[in-house]
Amino acid sequence: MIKTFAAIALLAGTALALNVQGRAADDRLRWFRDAKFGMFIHWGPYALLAGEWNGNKIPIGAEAEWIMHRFNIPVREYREMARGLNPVKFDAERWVGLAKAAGMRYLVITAKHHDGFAMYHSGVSDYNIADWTRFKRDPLKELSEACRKAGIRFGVYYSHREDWDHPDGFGNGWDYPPAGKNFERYLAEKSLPQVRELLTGYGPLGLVWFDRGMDTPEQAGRFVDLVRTLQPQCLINGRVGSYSQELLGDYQDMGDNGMPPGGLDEPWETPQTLNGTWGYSRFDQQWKSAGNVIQRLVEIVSKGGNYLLNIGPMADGTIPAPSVATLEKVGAWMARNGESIYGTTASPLGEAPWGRCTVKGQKIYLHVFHWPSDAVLRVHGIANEVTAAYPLLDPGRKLPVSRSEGAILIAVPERRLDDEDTVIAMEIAGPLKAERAPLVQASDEGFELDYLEARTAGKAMKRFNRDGGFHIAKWTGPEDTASWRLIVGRTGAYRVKIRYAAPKAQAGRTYIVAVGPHEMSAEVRATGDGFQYATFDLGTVTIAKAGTYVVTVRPADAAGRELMYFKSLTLEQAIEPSPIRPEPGAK
Ligand code: H79
Repeated sequence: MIKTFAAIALLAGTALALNVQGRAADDRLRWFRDAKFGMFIHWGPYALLAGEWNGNKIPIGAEAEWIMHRFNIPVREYREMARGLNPVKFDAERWVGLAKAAGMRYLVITAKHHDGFAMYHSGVSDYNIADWTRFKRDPLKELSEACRKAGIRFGVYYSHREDWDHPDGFGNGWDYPPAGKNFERYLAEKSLPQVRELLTGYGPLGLVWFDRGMDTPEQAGRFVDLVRTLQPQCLINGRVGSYSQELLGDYQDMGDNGMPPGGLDEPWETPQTLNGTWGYSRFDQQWKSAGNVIQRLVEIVSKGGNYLLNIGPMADGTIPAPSVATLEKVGAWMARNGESIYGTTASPLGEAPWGRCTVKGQKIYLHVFHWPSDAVLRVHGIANEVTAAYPLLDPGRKLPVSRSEGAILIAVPERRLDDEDTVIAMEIAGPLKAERAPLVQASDEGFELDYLEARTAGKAMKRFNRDGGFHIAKWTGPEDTASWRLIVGRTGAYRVKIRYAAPKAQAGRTYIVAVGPHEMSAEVRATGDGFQYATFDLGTVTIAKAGTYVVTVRPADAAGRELMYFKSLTLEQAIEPSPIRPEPGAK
């Protein structure tokens, strides 16, 4: 009896803690969700080499900040090279001014990249810009102050696992054979103490951006605890923990330069570069155009994410001129159209042939990348009545709206108003009602219903993990569903297969797959540690009548734990063995 009571109290306590944590996380994330656009800065001694070491060049499109690793530069030689860093042209207010002019709301700079060199005045190791070079200043201090003045959130990148300089850090096998390493010593001597310095010496941080994950959840947890203890409001990015485990930070990061195939139901960010490298390379002049950057920003925001866009300043502190020019052009667009970016949410409408959408309450922003040649914009998937439509740049100009076969038709001006993306604002009556889940048509084999096309309800969420890609997770009870609508033309038997990942702890729960009125139930089976997806055969279902059917996957009953990491469901036309007919002319 006492035992039962204790167990209940413990469970209640856990639920409470989770709730409180959930609310605290929401609170921390508020500015981040609204900000959408941030400046990433990769700056370190590698900028001095600018992509070349002893005549060896980093290929165009590859990472110039990896030069020490790529050419196995001995620590002694790289350290000597780093002595020459002297960024006399560095001007924190100018850098922050550029971020501000571009419309960026946060800034993240490499406090220490994988090469181990600190770009701030560290007391932990003298291998830092203020002690190691003749440049006796602390660029991070200056940047943090400039950011505060400009109203931009200041964040630091810290490579917490990789360190090619420290004998016990991860990654340098050419000076320090891996067998002799004591990784715990690196964490205790350098990595954790430097993160502590950053959290205590630079005022309130917007976020700490970790990279490359950590080997054990326990080790990653120490970094999370450190941030939470010293700065409870500071965000932690998704790469703090192991890539094959559940998210430990506050939001997910895509892979470098990654773009999700569709919208996600959780906060996320993608780090991307303006050319093909993060650190400066004098060879890589393959710059993205301002138009490309604007359309990427819109695409990311329409899918609910943030765009962390990188510049790689030169060793003397100059930002490459093409980067400056591009960011200024993007900023000019943002000054005119920022209302359609900041504080918006993902669009349930997906990708339109003419562009993308962002949403702010009852305002839908239609971002037109490809101007319609007949001056009619066709918008699918919104059930609401439209009360007004106008170009964001010319709100007094009301555009005629009509409806035809479910599509909203907006008569737009003959010519676009902005080159790369003209925004048409559309106001709707009542809260946004997306039309029903899109219809899925059969291929020759049957139906492939993947997580991306599903309509999620309740707590079911489309999520990302760096290890396994994308899936639906977070569902715990029968009201948490994923569903699709099918047009069934060919009647008969269909074989149903489901693909998901489930670690041991999730095994044993029952779930229901409903195909119209036919329900089948099965037990979740463990597929291994991490995100190892496997396919299971659920048997056949017979559809006797052609028509539209709703397919739903859901937990059979409520429980405290997640059902599974769902990838896809297939309905394969089951082939009936056909009677053997003799070939013409056969004996
Ligand atoms: O800081 C930037 C990158 O340096 C960092 N993440 C972004 C934000 C990053 N860390 N690891 N990776 C990227 C994976 C990159 C691996 C590669 Fe290589 C570096 C591919 C080519 C160079 C190592 C060396 C693997 C192949 C050659």
